[in-house]
Amino acid sequence: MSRLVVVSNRVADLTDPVQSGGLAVAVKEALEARGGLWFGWDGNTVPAGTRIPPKITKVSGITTVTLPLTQRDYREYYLGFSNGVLWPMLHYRLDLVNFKSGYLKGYKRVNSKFADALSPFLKPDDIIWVHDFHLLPLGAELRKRGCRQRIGFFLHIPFCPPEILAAAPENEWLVRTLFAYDLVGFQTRTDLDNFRRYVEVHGGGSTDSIGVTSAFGAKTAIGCFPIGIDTDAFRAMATSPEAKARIRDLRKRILPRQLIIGVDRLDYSKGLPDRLRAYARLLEIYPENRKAVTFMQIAAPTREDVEAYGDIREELEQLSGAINGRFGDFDWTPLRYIHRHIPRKTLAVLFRESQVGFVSPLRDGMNLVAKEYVAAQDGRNPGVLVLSKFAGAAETLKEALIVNPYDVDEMAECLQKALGMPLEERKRRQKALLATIRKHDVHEWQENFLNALTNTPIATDRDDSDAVRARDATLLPHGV
Ligand code: GDG
Repeated sequence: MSRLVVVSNRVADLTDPVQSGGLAVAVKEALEARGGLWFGWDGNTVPAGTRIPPKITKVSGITTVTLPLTQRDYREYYLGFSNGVLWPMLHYRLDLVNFKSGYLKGYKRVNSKFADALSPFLKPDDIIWVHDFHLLPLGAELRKRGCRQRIGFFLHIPFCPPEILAAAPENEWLVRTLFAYDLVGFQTRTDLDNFRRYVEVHGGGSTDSIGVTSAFGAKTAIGCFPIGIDTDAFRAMATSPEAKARIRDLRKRILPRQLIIGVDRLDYSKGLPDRLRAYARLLEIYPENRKAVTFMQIAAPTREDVEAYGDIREELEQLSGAINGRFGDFDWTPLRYIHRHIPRKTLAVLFRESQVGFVSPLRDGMNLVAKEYVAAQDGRNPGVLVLSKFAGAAETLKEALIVNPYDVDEMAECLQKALGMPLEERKRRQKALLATIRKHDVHEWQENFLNALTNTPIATDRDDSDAVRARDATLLPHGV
């Protein structure tokens, strides 16, 4: 079996159990299953001109190779183009895009540096798997350095419609770079369709019956690979003896109240303000829930150097204060709003003890929290998942209560329905949901992607002229 090389913006600290971020969790699981190398940024910044060789570490069969970013790279590539342009744009939020010039140049520069640093570690029969929006042009950069290995790319976040993407600087170049990969994977059919539409309109593209897309004079295989979780491992965490002891402790503090739980990185894509408003509306129109229900929202800090994140943090603090001020009493805090990282084991316990899992992103690639909530439930007395129709997970988790995350009244009605749902209906829904996330788990996801990458006809067909054409099609216009 070929060695697996994973490349992502950040390499998680494999020894730290308090990780957040769907990618970190999923990739670690994929690498543990196969062994291999994980390459990316170490999370540190250094002054320009500092020369630090990549750091190599080995943890539980996985070799990590990491390097720092310069402060300028951090500003332009990470905060600027990745999180200030691509993240909002691909989540359909043109209103939040920061079009400052210079960011794209930094983005190209770091992708080029990554390719330089990674190339010496590659072996001829490696299979390379590049992750997410920070690294769209990495494949093209590796090809420019003569890399002929199979390279696949997976986009963890949505791919927005072409009408939105058209507003991105050099959007044709961005999409064209994807044609240096042998396989490009998306989370959902919607993302795949948006990509296809883009290349039809802007690249004269067409897709054949086996999923090979030709556009911009090049070709790549495309596919839909909905990510899952390690369902059984998460379930085990929620039912361990340690978890049971924690549950007993939690019951003493919170019960007999019903618990609604929300867990997210504090990100504007997650729909948190409207979620809080929906809870306030529930208490307003169904006053029987006052003192009978608690909503616990965990909002883990993330990307705090990006301006839009400071704004949403302030909004949430104001909203939570207003809700507790309006409805709270000396013996009841209606909303427990927690702005910090919580250990994963604690999350599993909280999910299991909550009667409602409230997941309402305005747009989300997949949303692993929805799946973790289902995995943690007790089949004899399960809770109810309330899920946004704009989470990728809604394409498969059909037995959840599906809501429009922009419609506060509808969400309040759904919460009420979830809190009062009869046991038999809860059991029926939970059984179906659990079967789905067991079948389509993280192991299936990585196997499907890697099998597709191993078998794609593109790489087999790649001859010298193909390689040259792909390289020429993706040459960086500014020569960085
Ligand atoms: C991206 C895409 C896609 C959250 N808070 C804490 C914590 N978490 C964990 C959750 C879950 C993960 O982080 C979040 O995953 P999501 O999928 O919900 O969202 P993103 O981080 O935005 O992930 C997303 C994913 O990539 C995978 O492809 O599904 O659409 O945006 O595992 O439990 N974990 C801990 N403490 C916290 O406070 N330990």
